[in-house]
Amino acid sequence: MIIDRAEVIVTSPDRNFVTLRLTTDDGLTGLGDATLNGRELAVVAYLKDHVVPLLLGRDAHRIEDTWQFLYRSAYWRRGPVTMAAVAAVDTALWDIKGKAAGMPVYQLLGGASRNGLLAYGHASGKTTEALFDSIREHREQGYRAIRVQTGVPGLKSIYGIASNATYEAMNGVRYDHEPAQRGALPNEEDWDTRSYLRHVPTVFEAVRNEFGPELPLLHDAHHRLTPIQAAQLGKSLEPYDLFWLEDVTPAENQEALRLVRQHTTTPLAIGEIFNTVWDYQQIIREQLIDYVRSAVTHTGGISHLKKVLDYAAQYQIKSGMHGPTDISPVGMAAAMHLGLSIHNFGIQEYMRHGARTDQVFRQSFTWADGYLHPGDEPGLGVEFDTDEAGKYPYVQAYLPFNRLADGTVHDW
Ligand code: EZ4
Ligand code: CO
Repeated sequence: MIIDRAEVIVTSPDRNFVTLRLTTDDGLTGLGDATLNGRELAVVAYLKDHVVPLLLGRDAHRIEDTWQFLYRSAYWRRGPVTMAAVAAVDTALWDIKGKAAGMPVYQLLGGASRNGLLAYGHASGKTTEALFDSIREHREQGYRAIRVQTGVPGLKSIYGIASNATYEAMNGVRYDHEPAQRGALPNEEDWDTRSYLRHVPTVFEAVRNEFGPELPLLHDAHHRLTPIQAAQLGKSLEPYDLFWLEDVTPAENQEALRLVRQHTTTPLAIGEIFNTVWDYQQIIREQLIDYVRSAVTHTGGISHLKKVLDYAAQYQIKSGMHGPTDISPVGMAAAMHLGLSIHNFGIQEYMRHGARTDQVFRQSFTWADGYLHPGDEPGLGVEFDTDEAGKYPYVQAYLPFNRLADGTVHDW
């Protein structure tokens, strides 16, 4: 089973996706997701110029050896571009191995540890009423756990709120939350931490009063707080019993979580922008978090994320894999196979992709009663339609950024 062909395909049905497709000499194909929102073409170049030439002629069965070869032989380790490229290769090789074995990937990872994956959706609204409507809609779609984001009085646009422009572009389908905007330059948004810290607990109080104590609720602070502000927020949200509070501080400084942890029992999730086990070394060992947010797509693939999660398992830390729309259906399938097989699965983030995306990527996962299942097709269970993909060329798109009232750039 020799890798004969390696194609890097960019398509933009509803948003940009980068897909690696490997083909073996006996005709098996494997898919990997290499999408890095707003920096897609850097991964394309990394793959095309520096990885594809090294893959041709290699034994497709040697997943671990290929991973170690790509990681170590580059000499320049880690980072989102490198690890997204390595992830795509790793995922495509698992897809091929599954097809060669005639089994879904989760079977090769040890088989199912549960019947399905509890998933959470994103409810949002500029006002409390709009937010309530959004929560109701999600519950009607079957979601049993819901992330809650709202507008903050005085701020024009804010992370987590579905924008009207995107809503219209999607023909009235809610696309919560697609932050990347098509255009030549990133959108500028505004931010004020004090207003946010004051407002958020009032929102959760209203949601609990309306929807009761049982519904699992999540919230994402998107890296905007200092450690002491994060501690304040965690404390002020304790009465509302969150499932988790996500990305309270910028992720680079692992030690920051010590201070947060000393002050609050609100469970913490972090890591969607992490890319190796080294980014988690201290926070797992010191038990500073409760959920690992990494995606297969951005963390070196199924092989590496499994190592991170096995390490986390020793400390009763669970998975909470990143699953926004910028993880392609291939990346989502990989997450589902991994999540189904590990013992320390926590919850899976899930947002529906757009209708055009579902035409490009034909998927076999199921969504029923609030639970995801990757299905039982051999491999990942995703088929890529090249003709459909060809209809949607790359469109420049960037994530927004924040400025404070005085013009200072702030974390977005
Ligand atoms: O902003 O995936 O929890 N989810 C998130 C996401 C990220 C986007 C960035 O590309 O924080 O919505
Ligand atoms: Co997040």
